Amino acid sequence: MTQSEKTNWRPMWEDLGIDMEKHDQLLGVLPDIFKEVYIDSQKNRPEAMGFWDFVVGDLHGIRISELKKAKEEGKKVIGTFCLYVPDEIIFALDAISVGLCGGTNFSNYASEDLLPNNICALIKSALGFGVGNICPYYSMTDILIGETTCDGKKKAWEVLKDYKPVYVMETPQCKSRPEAREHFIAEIKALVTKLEIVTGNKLTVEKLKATMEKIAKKRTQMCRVYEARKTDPPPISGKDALIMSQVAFYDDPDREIEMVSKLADELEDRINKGIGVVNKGTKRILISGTPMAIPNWKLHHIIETSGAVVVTEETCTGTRYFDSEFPEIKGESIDDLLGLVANRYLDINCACFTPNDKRLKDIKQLFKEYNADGIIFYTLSFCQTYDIEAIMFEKELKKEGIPVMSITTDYSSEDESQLKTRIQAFLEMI
Ligand code: BJ8
Repeated sequence: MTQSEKTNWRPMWEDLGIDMEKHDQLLGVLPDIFKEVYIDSQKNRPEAMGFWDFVVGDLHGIRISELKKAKEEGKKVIGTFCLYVPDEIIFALDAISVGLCGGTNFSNYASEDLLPNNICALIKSALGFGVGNICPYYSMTDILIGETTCDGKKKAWEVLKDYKPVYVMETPQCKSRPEAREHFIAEIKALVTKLEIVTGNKLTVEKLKATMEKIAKKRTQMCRVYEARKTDPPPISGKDALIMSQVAFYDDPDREIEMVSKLADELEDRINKGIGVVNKGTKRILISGTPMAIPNWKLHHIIETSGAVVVTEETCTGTRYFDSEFPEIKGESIDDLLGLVANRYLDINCACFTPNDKRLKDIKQLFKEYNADGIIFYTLSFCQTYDIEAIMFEKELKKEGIPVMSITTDYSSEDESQLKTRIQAFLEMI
């Protein structure tokens, strides 16, 4: 992609009211970071990654113009921030779901007067993008759907509502209780009612079934890519798998099904031919913890430039995105289908729940399945739920002789050399 082609998007972004001066100053460097972190530091990448290179290298690819066109045709764009907001429902109402990112401290300048210092980087970043008006995805949204998964987010919605319409879904805390499921179903129904008003469309059994099938298909393709990572040597790096997941949050699901399945085909072919991105026997790392929103590639980059490879992520930008699935999509009524939706989403094991024992089981299982040599717990500073679980789980896993280290960090680059030293020591130890 040439620079002149890139600048073609500018008039449209200006039309959207984007603060272009700030955008250029802050996000204009993203393609360079991408080139340095992805392109220059990696060898032997799958050819199918060309699609993701285009999406990130060109700052969003063609998605923004697609969204603009859809809006001109009367469709609504719905912004979300958490896996617990079911995409299936948004798409079934003929709207478009866009997972909004908050993976950089570039946007913090816009939220620093609105939030305390000691709040997680993801919230600072996401709020900054919305308030600062530097992200075209935010500008496209008609409404933002928040949730009550953590205290910081709960309060952030109250701040954000002065800038954009926000609707908050109340997610349960103790999901093992039967009342929690009932409550979650009631909240999903309330979301449907709200979105029916916003979109002017009515949810039907046929449409919901169709989007449940489509989104499940997308998750199946992502799962195939992760399956391929179980091989030694893995045919794809952790960084490339991460970017595939990050883009899945906001790209068109049909295109994702096509592109991710092409990538999975290529990876399966590479496995048959014995092609890997590292040498056989390279130390294999499982990362577990808080999500890594685009363009947060920090930990993967440090690990993969220290002689190891990331083989899986127990995160919402990793296995939690696609691991739980509908057993079968059948039902004669909307209530039947929403029951399946609730079960599928409540099966995601986020640290926002208490108790959350299943997450530790997931981690142990992933460690075995991916033949990992060690686990790195990754927690964004001030995320208490993940921080506490990292301490609890580290003790449990060490009892079983599993090498574990915990990292608490944010989006700044200041601690990178210190982290590199710690990670290299950990890799030597395992
Ligand atoms: S399902 S992980 S996307 S809540 S914002 S909890 S890092 S302090 S993101 Fe999450 Fe949904 Fe759970 Fe996944 Fe901590 Fe920060 Fe809160 Fe965060």
